[in-house]
Amino acid sequence: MKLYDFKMAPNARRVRMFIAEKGLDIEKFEVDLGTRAQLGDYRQLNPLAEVPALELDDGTILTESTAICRYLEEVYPDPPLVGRNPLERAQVMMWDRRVEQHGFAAVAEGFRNSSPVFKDRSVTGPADFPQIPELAERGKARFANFLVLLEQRLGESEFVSGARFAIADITALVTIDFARTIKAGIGDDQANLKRWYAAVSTRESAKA
Ligand SMILES: N[C@@H](CCC(=O)N[C@@H](CS)C(=O)NCC(=O)O)C(=O)O
Repeated sequence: MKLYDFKMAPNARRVRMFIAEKGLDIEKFEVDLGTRAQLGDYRQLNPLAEVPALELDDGTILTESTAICRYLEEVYPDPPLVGRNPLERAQVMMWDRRVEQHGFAAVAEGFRNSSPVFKDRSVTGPADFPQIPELAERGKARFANFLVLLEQRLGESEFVSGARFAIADITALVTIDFARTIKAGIGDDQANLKRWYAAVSTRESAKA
C-alpha cells in the first residue's frame, strides 16, 4: 500500500494518525500542495485533486479520509478505532461526522477564505473559487460554537465518542490543531477540553 500524503494537510494527518495508532508501516508519497502538484498528473489518480489517497497493492485507489480509515479498520481490526459493536460503531461515526461537519469544515471555511495562500483557491478541487471574507468570519464563529458543544460532550464522556479513544478523537485533535490557522483554540475556561487535549495530544500517534 502507498499513502499519497502532504505533511501540512490536516486530512492527511487524520489518516497518518490512524495508521500510527494501528502500528502500520505504510509507504508515503508526498504530493506537494504548496506547488499545486495536486492539480498536475496526480489528478489521474484522484480527479478531485485532494490528499490523502491510499493506493492498494492491486492498484485500487481509495480517497476520503474516513473511507480510508474504515478500510484499514476492516483489514487491521486491532486496536479497534471505530467501535467494538454496532451501537459503538454508530456512536463513533456519529461523533466523527459531527466533528468533521461542525468543527473541521468551520476551520477550513475560515482558513481558506482568509489566507492569501488560498486566493482564488477557497475550495479544494480542480476548480478555482474566489475567497468570500464573510465566510472567514462565519467559519470562526462556527468553530467557537463547536468548541462549546465539545466542551459539554467531554463533561459527560472521557473521549469524544464514548469511554474509549477512537477515530472521532483523531478528527477532533486534528481540527483543534488546524484551528491555529485561524488563531482560534480552546478557551481558558474550557476545562473538559483541556483535560482531553492534554491526554490525546501526548499520544505517540499525534506526532504523525
Ligand atoms: N473529503 C476529503 C477532503 C480532503 C481535502 O480537503 N484535502 C486537502 C488537504 S487537507 C487537499 O487536498 N487540498 C488540496 C487543495 O487545497 O487544492 C477527505 O476527507 O479526505
